[in-house]
Amino acid sequence: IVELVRLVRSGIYSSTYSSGIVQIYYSTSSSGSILGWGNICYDSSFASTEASVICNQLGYNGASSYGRAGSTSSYGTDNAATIIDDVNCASSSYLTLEQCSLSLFIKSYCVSNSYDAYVVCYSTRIWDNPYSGQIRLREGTYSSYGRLEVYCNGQWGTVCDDSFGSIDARVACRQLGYSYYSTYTGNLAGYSSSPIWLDNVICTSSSSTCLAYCESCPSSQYHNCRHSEDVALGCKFSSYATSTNTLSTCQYADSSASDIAAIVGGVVAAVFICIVLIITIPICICCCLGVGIGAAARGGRSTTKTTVVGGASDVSCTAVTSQTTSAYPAQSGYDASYPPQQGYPPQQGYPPQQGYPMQDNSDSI
Ligand SMILES: [Ca+2]
Ligand SMILES: [Ca+2]
Ligand SMILES: [Ca+2]
Repeated sequence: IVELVRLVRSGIYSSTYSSGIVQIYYSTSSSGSILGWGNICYDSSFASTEASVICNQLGYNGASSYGRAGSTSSYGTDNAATIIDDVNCASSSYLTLEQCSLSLFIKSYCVSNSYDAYVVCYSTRIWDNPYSGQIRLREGTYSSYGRLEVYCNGQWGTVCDDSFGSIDARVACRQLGYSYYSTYTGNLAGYSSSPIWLDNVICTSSSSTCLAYCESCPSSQYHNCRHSEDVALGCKFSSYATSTNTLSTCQYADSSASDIAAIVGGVVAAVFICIVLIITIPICICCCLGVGIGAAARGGRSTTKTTVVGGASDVSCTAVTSQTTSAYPAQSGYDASYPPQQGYPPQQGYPPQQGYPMQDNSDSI
């Protein structure tokens, strides 16, 4: 397993390098035994696709160049051993080297340090043109660890640790092209001053690969957190299958999550309006019929009465009906056929709060 990727010059690492000789930290998956930091052999199969995936994993926007360390003096010599060979990536949009195939069998000429692969990454970051719901890890030593940030409402912000658990951590890591998390607690020195966009994140399916399917960008900032509660996330590879996400996989997740919310909201509103109409229309019809018949029984005063009922609210309408009915006992036959209230218990069966889970304002630090 390629646990980590970094770039070195003359064997020295700096997190500021966007070009250099590639080092990977490799462990074997079954026993967990560590092979340590080592190089990738620059052979005939190492090309721009593989170099771009390495740059993507480092957070840079692909590779502008790549080659064999012995062909340039720019990056010195790295005496670390060559530990992987035959790297082959199917897409230059992959996010991690683990999404590619590779071999631990090292061809004889690869042993030489001159065959160490180097890459030159574009200096732009993969989050420079962000989409709503994109996430990134910031200010960690390596690209697989850092403060979790989400792009929302045109701005990067942080994620509060309230309710943030192992399933949420795994979904976020899968969005980034990893298979599992290594940590999701603790916060990083140098607190963010950006907005806190997400609070009480709850993912229910660990098979999801986009955090926005759990919680879309909030339309307003609503939380009860401090930046000391910002999630710092570490991602890794494990026996779980590595995510097949690419640079653009989650690009439309947030908008579709918002669409689903809008559709659900629309349906709830429509059902509510229908219920109101179902309840009020028969009452008004019965009301009008009752008044009309009552007025007819008194003879020639229907016009005035109907106008009053039409302009009145449901409550006064009902009240008029009952008064009319009681004042004119001649309608006994009508009352039996049209009991105006029966069959329409207005509130029963429609508890307005149903379907809206209680807000959890608890602050489980
Ligand atoms: Ca080497
Ligand atoms: Ca909270
Ligand atoms: Ca907390």
